[in-house]
Amino acid sequence: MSIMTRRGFGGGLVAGSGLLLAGCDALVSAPRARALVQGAEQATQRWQRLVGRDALAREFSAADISPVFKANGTIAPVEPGYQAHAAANFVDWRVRVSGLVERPLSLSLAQLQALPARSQITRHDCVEGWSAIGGWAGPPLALLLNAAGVKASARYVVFLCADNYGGKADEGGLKSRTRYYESIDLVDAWHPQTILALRLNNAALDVAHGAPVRLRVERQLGYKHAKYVEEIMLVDDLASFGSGRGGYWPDRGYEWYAGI
Ligand SMILES: Nc1nc2c(c(=O)[nH]1)N[C@H]1C(S)=C(S)[C@@H](COP(=O)(O)O)O[C@H]1N2
Ligand SMILES: [Mo]
Repeated sequence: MSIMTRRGFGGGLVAGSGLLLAGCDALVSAPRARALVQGAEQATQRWQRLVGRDALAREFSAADISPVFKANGTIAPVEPGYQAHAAANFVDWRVRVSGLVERPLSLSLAQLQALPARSQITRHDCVEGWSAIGGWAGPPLALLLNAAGVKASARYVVFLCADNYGGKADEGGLKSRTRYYESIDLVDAWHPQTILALRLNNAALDVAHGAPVRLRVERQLGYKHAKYVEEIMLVDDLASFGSGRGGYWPDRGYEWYAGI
């Protein structure tokens, strides 16, 4: 792991202030019973918190990186708006930080790229039973939260994605598709390995893996790692999103806290 400070951060993220600166190859099977009882979910979360709020997920060396990192879920968003951004190499992509914050932000990709980035080589575990080791890099979420100023009433961070999932476009199922979203609590939000990844294995994120920006929340399972992030919303309650369970897959029965 390493923290590299990128040159050329010109400030201006928050109305010109410098607030942001102040502030399977190795196919490891990770089978998870889909219907884990809630007690077990809470036990995992409690155990992780006992071990340490900032305990790090294991990090690997470059030699461990999987030759192929499988892409899963949405791998090519069909939404016209997204496709226009992709065609323009995401120059106009913005990530908003909204909700219970003192200073809502709207950050361009260039601004995100100019922030200090964290690099980490970690293992991604999908509930479907595959894993892959990849090297991710991007600004810690904490930097953005500091810049925005999280209000005391905030309890969760919700990630709203550009893709709709479920149903098949060719079956006229577009209506049954719902916006992919995920959420984490503030402990994971401030965790040092929680980053907005802009790069995978030393290259800009490709569309399949969530271009131009996706969440990495390394102590949790794959479905928590929201791709195509366009809005990061601080909230005190998850009830108003989807079916109210805090994520696309949690709404369909998966654990909300998907601790590994
Ligand atoms: N926006 C969005 N994020 C998503 C998904 C998705 O379908 N849409 N799938 C999730 C699942 S189940 C997994 S395992 C990982 C896959 O990430 P990858 O495609 O980079 O392997 O993304 C997660 N994040
Ligand atoms: Mo997954």
